[in-house]
Amino acid sequence: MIKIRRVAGGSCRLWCITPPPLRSLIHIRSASVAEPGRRRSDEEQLWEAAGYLPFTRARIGSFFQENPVLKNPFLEDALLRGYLKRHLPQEGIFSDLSAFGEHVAKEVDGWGRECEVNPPRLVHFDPWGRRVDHIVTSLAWKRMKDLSAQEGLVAIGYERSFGEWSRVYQMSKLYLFSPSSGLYTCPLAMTDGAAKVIQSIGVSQPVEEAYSRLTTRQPERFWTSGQWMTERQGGSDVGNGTETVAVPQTDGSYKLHGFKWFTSATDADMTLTLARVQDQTGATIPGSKGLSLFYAEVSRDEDGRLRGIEVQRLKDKLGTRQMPTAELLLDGLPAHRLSVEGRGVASIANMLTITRIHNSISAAAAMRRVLQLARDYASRRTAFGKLLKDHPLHMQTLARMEVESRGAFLLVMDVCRLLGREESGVATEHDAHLLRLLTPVVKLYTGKQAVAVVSEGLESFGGQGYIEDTGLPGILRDAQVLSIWEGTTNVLSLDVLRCVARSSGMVLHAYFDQSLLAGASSVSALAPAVKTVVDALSELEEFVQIAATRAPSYLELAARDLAYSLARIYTGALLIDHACWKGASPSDTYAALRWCEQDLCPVAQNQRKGHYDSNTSLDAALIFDQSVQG
Ligand code: UCC
Repeated sequence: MIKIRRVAGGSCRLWCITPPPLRSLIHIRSASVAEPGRRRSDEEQLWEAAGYLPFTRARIGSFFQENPVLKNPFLEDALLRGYLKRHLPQEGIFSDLSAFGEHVAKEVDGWGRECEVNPPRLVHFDPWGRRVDHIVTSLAWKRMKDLSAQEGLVAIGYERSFGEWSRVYQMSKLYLFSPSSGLYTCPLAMTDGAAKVIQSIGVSQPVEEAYSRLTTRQPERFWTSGQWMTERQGGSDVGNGTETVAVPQTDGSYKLHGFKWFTSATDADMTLTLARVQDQTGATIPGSKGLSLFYAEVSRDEDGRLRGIEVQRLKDKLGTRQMPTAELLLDGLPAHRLSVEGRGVASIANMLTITRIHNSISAAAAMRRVLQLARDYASRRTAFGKLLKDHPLHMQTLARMEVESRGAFLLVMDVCRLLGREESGVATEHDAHLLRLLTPVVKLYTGKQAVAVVSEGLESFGGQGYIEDTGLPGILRDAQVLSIWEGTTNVLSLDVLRCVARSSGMVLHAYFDQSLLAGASSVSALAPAVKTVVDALSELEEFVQIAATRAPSYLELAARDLAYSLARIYTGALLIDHACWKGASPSDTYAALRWCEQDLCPVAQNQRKGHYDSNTSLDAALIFDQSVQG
């Protein structure tokens, strides 16, 4: 018979194996289940005095691991504060973000959790059998809507109180909000996108009122918008996948008939959507050229039924469960055409730009959040005799995540900067080209990074990272969507090719013609990073020259690697640029150096290996070949 007992042993616990007498063991068992008030035997008291009965009182032991604590995400983020101090040193912004960060940590994060544990549900019928299609959401979800209006999470981008930097301010606030928002950033992304589309088309009837509601700070007036693009044939090839038809009415409006397969934040007040206008014979024009953009309000008739909409069901998703996503039958939905007929895709493209930038903000924010929690945990959790933060290997792992997170932040903020310049009318042609090129690039790259960094982040909590009610697994589930919706990685890689082709290469010209490395020549510590970026840029240029002489299929195979190369090189330059700023810290330099140690130009590497030459049949064989030789 052996017994395991715990004794004090310096700073760590030692587990010793000793053979106690059988009688003592029996006493210990009975002591642990003794009724309250029973007098303990001498032996029992002896064991207790010696500290051998740690489980007698609580039965589950006395040690509890300290949980990671969410602190003010603004005060905890030196890079964000440094970036703003450099570009937007306004006291008002610092105090607003600081107060908002405090609110997020102290209260809003709890609402976000409530959204997760109390997800939306669909009530099809009222108790008397009438069809009502109510999407019932939690109180916390509703609070998020009010908060979003009050904090100006959409409005800031349209008030433009800080000129060309207004978008950076707005997105900084969303960056603090996103991981605690219970996915409310999704309706905000679409709301922002809808406001942008309306603004670009012209704020006039019938969308004047809608625009003012989308961009208000008054909670009682605030509206959110949906973006109903995806039908049963799929959400990527919108031009061929859209079956919804728009039937003209005598008053100039339309009624929409179709089936929207994936509509997010379906409790929205209005939506923008695509449909094909029917002519008098009922015929429509196929493909992209037949699509027009429509505006529709979500409203109810006197009987409480949704006007022209049936909610078929809510989607059962891997993540983003906080947010209602539904299948909708449009059965005569009253709508107004916003675009010229056949210009639907081009008109909704502005919405895509905005939602893709929001997506990238959420990706960068998810990385930052998991790092903030992991950092806090590393200062609390002891393993193998010391805190996690004193284990160099653990710190190396977190440092690698930190480099990814910093790179993502600077890349997305630079795109926000370009957007702000465009919207305030100070963008050069060069800026406009960069914005077009970098929008798909930042979305696809940060979406992938977020999954990798958040997954690694969960591991830093050990088994607890896998436990639902810590709230940690939800971060990973929600990160997984970031590379899927709003254009998958491959669809966005092809979008990069489209914008290169449509601009006759001007977007790449703008990319190569940038001055981010200008300040680095005098900073010797950054020399290795600068050299890597310069070398990668010339490799990329060489690739472009060769690819220009090849068939389109060559470029298509290279598209993903090209997009990654564009992201890595540009981010390297941004990290270097930020490290040259007079307020930069040694960590900024270190981050730049570390980033630039990776292969910045995978498209050149893979080109040299012949990956884009004629591998399609070999790739397919690798996947599908089931033969066994011999
Ligand atoms: O709806 C979804 C879920 C909602 C959830 C939203 C949450 C957001 C939250 C984030 C934060 C938490 S998912 C829906 C996902 N689907 C997509 O994102 C669509 C993916 N597919 C594409 O992006 C494709 O590239 C298409 C659909 C745009 C391709 O269609 P086309 O018809 O082949 O397009 P074209 O011919 O290339 O372009 C047509 C016009 C051109 O203008 P013009 O005619 O003037 O030359 C293009 O330049 O549209 C213009 N255009 C663009 N302009 C096309 N794409 C863009 C763009 N990205 N930016 C600017």
